[in-house]
Amino acid sequence: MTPEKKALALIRQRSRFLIVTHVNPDLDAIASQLALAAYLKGQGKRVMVVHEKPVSSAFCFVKAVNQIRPLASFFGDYDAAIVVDCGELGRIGEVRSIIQENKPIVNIDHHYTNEFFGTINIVDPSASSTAEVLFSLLQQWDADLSKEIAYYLYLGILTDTGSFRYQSTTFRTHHITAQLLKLGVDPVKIYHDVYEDLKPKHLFDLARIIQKVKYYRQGKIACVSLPSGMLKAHQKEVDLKDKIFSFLRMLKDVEVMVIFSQESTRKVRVNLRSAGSVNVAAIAQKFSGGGHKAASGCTLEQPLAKAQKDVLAQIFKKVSSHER
Ligand SMILES: [Mn+2]
Repeated sequence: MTPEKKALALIRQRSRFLIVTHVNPDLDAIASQLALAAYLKGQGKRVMVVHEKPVSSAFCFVKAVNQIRPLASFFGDYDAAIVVDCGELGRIGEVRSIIQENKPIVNIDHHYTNEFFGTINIVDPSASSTAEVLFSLLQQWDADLSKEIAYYLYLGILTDTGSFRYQSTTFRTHHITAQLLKLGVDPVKIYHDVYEDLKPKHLFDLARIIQKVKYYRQGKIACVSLPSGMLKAHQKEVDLKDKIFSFLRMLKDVEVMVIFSQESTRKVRVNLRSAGSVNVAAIAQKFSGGGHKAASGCTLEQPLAKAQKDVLAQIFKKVSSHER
């Protein structure tokens, strides 16, 4: 039996589902959770959608986002857990405390570095997003796609492809989004909700950050560090890192982009993006992180200066040995 059929059989047998995702969830993670929740509810199932922390207010525009419960207010029991958009189980963070070892886990993901930690694993690294994996899965299950489910899937695909700009965007991606639009999704409204959300103060800070970008290897590498205060001030309102990457991506010669965010004196989150053929998942993996060839991340328990030095050394190896 294929994993897709096994998952459907499991859904038919069980009635209560826990749907979880990675810490600091992005819109693909949230949208995939909510799409799956909408489908399962339509099948008469009980669904609990849980995050480690309350959802960032930057995502308050997302339909029915208030059904997501933070771990602190979670209670109840479940029959099967579904983990979406997670390359490894550790990425669910504290939510791991409610995962019961004797209950099945369905792992639905598109990370290149996925560790196949589930009882059932539906992983497609060629998919642009978990939402894209989910679309194919729902199709294989002969599910009726409601306008609401289509909305979530479009949201996941739009954001994980950087508005159809990343290499992960394929014929299949556009073919799927065409079908989602046919179901009534409003692409203009979604684009506005996701990307056109800055206030003047955000633009001011973005300008300051952009001035501090450092360039290496004739502009093939762009790197910026965020002090902890600045990120915290904005995190609740906008996805600052995503906006910074949008700017860096406009550089003609850039191949690797990196943001160092100081989370505490000895903890640095590193986000990497590739605009060329460098596999940034391989770089993140050197520091026990993961992700995709074009987008990855890792966390270093080190002071900022040391983290920068170590990560840049790995990037230099990839970029110097690689000529277009
Ligand atoms: Mn994703």
